[in-house]
Amino acid sequence: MSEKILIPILGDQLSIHISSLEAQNPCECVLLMMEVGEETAYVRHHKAKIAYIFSAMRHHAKALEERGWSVDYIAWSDPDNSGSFSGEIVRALERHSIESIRITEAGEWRVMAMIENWEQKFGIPVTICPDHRFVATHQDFADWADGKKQLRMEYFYREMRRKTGLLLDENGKPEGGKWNYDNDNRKPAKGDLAIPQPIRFRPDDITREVLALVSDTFADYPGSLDHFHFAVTHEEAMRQKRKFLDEALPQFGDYQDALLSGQPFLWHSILSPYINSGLLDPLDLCEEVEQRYHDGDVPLNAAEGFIRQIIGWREYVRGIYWREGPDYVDRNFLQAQRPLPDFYYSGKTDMHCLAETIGQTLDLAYAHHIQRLMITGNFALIAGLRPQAVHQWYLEVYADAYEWVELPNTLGMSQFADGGIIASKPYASSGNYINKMSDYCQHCRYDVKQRIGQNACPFNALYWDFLDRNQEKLGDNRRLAMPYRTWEGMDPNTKNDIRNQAKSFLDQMQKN
Ligand code: FAD
Ligand code: DLZ
Ligand code: SF4
Repeated sequence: MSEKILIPILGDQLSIHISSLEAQNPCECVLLMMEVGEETAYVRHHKAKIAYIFSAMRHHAKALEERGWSVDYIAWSDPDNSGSFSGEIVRALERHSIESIRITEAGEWRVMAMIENWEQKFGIPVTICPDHRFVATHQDFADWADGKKQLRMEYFYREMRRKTGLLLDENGKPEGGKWNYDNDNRKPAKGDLAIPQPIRFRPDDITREVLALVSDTFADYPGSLDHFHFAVTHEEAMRQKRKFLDEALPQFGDYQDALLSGQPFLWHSILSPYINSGLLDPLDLCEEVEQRYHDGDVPLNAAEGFIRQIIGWREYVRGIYWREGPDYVDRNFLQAQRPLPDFYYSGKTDMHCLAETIGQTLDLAYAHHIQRLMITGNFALIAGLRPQAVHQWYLEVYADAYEWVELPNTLGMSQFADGGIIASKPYASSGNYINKMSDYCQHCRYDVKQRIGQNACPFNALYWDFLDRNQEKLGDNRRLAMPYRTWEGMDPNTKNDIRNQAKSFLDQMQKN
């Protein structure tokens, strides 16, 4: 029997053309896919996230086999399942005659450290292939970042536009004359608009089996399986992509920052789980969006706004994650130490904006960007919750959450715990912003116009108290000059009332 190459395919490497398979002959390879306890246990993932990943893995194994690959699939219920990637490599080396291992680089430091140890551990060559599903290589990001004082996304994004040629005219200038149309993307939504809904995919036999397994095995993990709606195959993910392009993209730009009660999806794509696990290719998607613009089907602010999220923000946060290193996760610039309140896991709070966002998160393993940033993230920031606890929550509850993308968004962008590498100022706001962008406050028992008293919106006192208690660290930030001037202008009694209001709210929150 000739010796073969062992190619492990991880749960977020579900792309038919993943780099570890490039230029390989299926007759000479054994692909290994593993449902393992180590990956389900590093945080307590939302049940729907585990179900999505297992079902998508099982369907992907079939898709690979149909293309001629031989896949050794280790199911959760395999009686000899060792529970870890390395343990399964050991067993695979016993089952097959293997000369070397080939794998696409993993998406997080924890797993990369494991893989980098395999050559020594198993005594055979291990080739780690770069992940070609990103526009920027690690070297591209390093070259761009080196020597810069500030790593602002906007300038990196322009590099990515130049590299891909997306939305550039024949002279290499940005389409429409501007790089960024964010200022056109801030309309609040109204309930009477026809809002497109993502496809709710009907679970097939494989998914039903996985749902039963997850329901039995992970009963005490967060979230519900009752509303499981995800695509789990390449074809289904493509259908959701087309639905988004046809129905939601034209207004994606206008309502990108909107929030509305009872509307979890608005004009968002709901494609992140598929992009991150490999069912959809991000660059193909951007090219289709560009085509829709050239065909006159979508306005420029929508096409540019969407493409910016993918080749701008998504690529940028990945660059930051790998550049900042494995200890990025420990940063806590503002020294916030409060534990996460229980309502992050129950959704039971009188604050309607939080109840809506957390409620839909527990139901659907999904919330859109502004909910993550300006509702759950903003509250965590101004309430002084410990960034590591906040990070763990985000990594658990969203179906699209892998550390490389979740951590910089949470710890950096949302919690300012990296001291301003990603955000030029903390994304902190009072209830006023939430009231402007949503109808949440109209359905809330608190009064968004009040700062003090039993009925006052908690975001108001917490916002000023946040600025006050962090003045030493944030007082020099030029982008906060205006609110600090307002704070300075308040009379001492008002300031004290605000401090007391925030303190009593936080004390009460911790008691509950
Ligand atoms: P759309 O609004 O339709 O956007 C289109 C696509 O752009 C997304 O599918 C996604 O691939 C990409 N995108 C948009 N914003 C970002 C961003 N800031 N960073 C990276 N990609 C982006 N995104 C994740 O994919 N995984 C996470 O774990 C994650 N955690 C987050 C945590 C916090 C605190 C915040 C503020 C944001 C986080 N995001 C994360 C970014 C963003 O919220 C999600 O990508 C988006 O909500 C996914 O929904 P969608 O597909 O409908 O996005
Ligand atoms: C998130 C996740 C879960 C819950 N389970 C598995 C699994 O059983 N097997 C697997 O290959 N991948 C899983 N994943 C995704 C991995 O955690 C992810 O691929 C690594 O973190 C590398 O980024
Ligand atoms: Fe949220 Fe305050 Fe508005 Fe209530 S009043 S929904 S707590 S911002």
